[in-house]
Amino acid sequence: MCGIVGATAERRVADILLEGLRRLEYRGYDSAGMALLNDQGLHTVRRVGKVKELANAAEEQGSNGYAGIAHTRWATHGGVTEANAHPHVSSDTLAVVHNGIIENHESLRKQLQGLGYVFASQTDTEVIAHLVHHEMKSAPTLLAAVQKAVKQLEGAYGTVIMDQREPGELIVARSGSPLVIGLGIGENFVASDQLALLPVTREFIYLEEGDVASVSRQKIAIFDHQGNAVEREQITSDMQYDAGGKGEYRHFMLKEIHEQPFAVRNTLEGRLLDGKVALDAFGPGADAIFKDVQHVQIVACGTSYHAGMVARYWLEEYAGVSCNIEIASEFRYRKSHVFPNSLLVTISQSGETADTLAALRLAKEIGYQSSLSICNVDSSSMVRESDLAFLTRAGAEIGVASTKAFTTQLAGLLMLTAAIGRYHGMSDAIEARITKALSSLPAKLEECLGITTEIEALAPEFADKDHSLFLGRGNQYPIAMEGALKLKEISYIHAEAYASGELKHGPLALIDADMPVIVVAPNNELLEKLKSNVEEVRARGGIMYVFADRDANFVSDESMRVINLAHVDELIAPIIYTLPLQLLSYYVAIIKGTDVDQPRNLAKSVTVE
Ligand code: F1P
Repeated sequence: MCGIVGATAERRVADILLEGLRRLEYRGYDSAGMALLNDQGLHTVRRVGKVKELANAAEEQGSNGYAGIAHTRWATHGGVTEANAHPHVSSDTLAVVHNGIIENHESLRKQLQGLGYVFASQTDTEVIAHLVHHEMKSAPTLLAAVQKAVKQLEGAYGTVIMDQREPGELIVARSGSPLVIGLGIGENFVASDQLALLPVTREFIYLEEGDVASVSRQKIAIFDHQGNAVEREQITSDMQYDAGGKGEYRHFMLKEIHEQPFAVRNTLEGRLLDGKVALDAFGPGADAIFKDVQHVQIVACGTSYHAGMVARYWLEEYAGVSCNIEIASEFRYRKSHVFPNSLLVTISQSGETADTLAALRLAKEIGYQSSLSICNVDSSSMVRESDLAFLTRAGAEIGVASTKAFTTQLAGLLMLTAAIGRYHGMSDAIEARITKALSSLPAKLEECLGITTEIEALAPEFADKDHSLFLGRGNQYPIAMEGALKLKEISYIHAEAYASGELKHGPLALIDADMPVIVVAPNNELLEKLKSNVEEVRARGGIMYVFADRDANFVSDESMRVINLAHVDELIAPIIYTLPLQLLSYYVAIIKGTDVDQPRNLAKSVTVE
């Protein structure tokens, strides 16, 4: 959840670290800090708040050095204070940044206090600093001390450690939290995400689970969890987006909403051929795996979970294969039944979400036949650990509230429906309809963005409300859930979503003129049922906002505002109807003055439980 950047160079590295932190700030943003080594020794600067507070403080203090580590934090252990911000220092010589949770931190803390170490923070991370410092008393090198220390850590970590007694060397260790080494010429870097390092390099080496590495200006040495020297593959990043900039947009979220036609086009590119979905979009071996699939189990969190919910409707209706979906944090701790020939599908923007990754690992243990990850990050743990992967190619998503990742996941899941359906008697005609609908999607999304001004004008009607209710039926029910999630994430308005058939089983009691009801109403076979639900709300004095198919014949009146959308094939309607809901939450948040890209208490990549 937190962001890590490190650099060792002949030049001064403070600006590289700060730029890296800015690019990672979306991951965690309650405090930030940086430790630098220069001729005077170790210099640390930390601030509560955004990276710009840190940058101001660093400028005032003239902070700089030829090696450094930096961190932007999303608090887990210990409140948001300067003392709890990273880096944590031991004995004024050794500094540590850490992403993850050290689960045995209490016992280690007691042990280290017994050895005379005094703790300056409430964090779990500080134990790493003192533990490595203690191990350095008997180990020949900083690397050896870290190797001894990590054996005593339980939990998850991606950590970078430096010590003024071995200047110019960064020791990195990975277990459960990603870390990447960036290669320069006569200088090297580390980060929790390659995005942070794109201004300085495109050459990367991803560490694997259990790896510990020594990174200095001229040399990189990597060791596996047993301490054997290992080589890890070097990759060249072709990340296309200038994810560092908002361009003409006021927020990343708005930019990412508007990028959706392009992102979906990118996702489809080269993957639809002659009315068929190209199986190699899922990676080598897809044919052999899909032909045996009898059951699909989807696991995901948050917005990605909503994409999976839509896919369940598609897979059962069109592919004719049974499908379950579960929130990853539940799946991983439940004793679930494994159906024969089951494919485990994880859906994740980042590919690093701790619960989803744990679910994937569990599935292998409990006998799932195969696994597929629908993911936006090709170098992520989920992609690397799954048998198959579908890359959504949405480009870097910076806004914490997921937008283009969601719509590209849906495009990928519709392709999966066709790919699996082929082995379950789905007709060529349905597959051709799917590919036709998908091909039309970028243009339809573009057209749908045309209602931006209308939605912006609607937003003031929500801004003073405390509660709201989203309704949908069938595969639009998850879209209602996604709309409610967006609104609560960025505008902090309480929003609930219901399958509208459930209204009379409880939520109708809440209806009054102060709780706007948002309805998604494409023109499908459930339209008449949905219209009855609308009448139930109207009869109780509710005020509705209906996003409706132009042909569905909804008419605005004093209790109902109809926002018409163009007719689209029912297959892609969930993707299209997502857009107005994203825009609505965005413009409501603007009026409320919240921090749209970095809403309070949240973080982009949830790499801790
Ligand atoms: C899951 C997720 C996102 C949400 C937020 C927190 O992430 O819940 O859907 O927008 O960023 O994490 P992922 O597994 O899709 O990366």
